Amino acid sequence: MSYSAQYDARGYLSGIDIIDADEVSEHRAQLEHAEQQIGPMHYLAKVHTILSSPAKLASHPRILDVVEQLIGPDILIYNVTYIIKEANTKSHVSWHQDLTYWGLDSDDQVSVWLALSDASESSGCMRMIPGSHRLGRQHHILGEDDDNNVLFQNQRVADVDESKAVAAELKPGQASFHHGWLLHSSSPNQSAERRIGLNIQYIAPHVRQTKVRGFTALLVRGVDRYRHYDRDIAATSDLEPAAMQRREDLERLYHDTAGRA
Ligand SMILES: O=C(O)CCC(=O)C(=O)O
Repeated sequence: MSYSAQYDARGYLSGIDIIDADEVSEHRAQLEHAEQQIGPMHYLAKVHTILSSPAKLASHPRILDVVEQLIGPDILIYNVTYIIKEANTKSHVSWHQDLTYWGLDSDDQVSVWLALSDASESSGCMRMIPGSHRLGRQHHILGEDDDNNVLFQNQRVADVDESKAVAAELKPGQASFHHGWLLHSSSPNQSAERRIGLNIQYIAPHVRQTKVRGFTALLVRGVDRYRHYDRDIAATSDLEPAAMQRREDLERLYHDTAGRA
């Protein structure tokens, strides 16, 4: 079955080989070097504008070849963020759909999760409900505060039939690709190793951001005939002060979209 047929049927693809073990070590070392310099990188928005490693990964031809089959030949990077669960911690992600609060006017969007460590059931890999993207937008409850939930608003879909959940386990260097209406979650990392994913969100250029003005994106393949977005600049060196300042401004804008109902 083609990638697009599998994706249409299940709402996600998993276990797609992207980079080899040496490349994983190199990219992970670059992340950990940045962490030593500026502190935790978990869930910072737009990291491809301050670090060359995620910029390179987010425009990796092997990833874009798959994304092209899912959303078409014209591709914008919307956001790039690391999602890191430290060893033996309670950090988790409640059942949710990505697109619920993002303010996009179309679901021509796909999220890639590239494993920079082992992502297994014990380290808290993603769990998917196959076919749930076909249900469209589901009601989310804005939960009481839970510092261990990675999601900004602790939002969750209640009454998910977890017996239907499938673990999307990934070896380092493999990726999953999921649809914005797919129900997914992840459990705490009960292993002795860090669980590190690079989450890359792509959209087709016609997709509009309806919540805020001045949102940015970066064309990585094809043509942007719509020009709905100001332009992100991919980092070619690391942690340049001007890029760091700009990223902080972009982070505020990102929170104004994904961080509120
Ligand atoms: O990294 C995780 O555990 C969850 C990731 C997620 O929810 C996403 O990529 O949309």
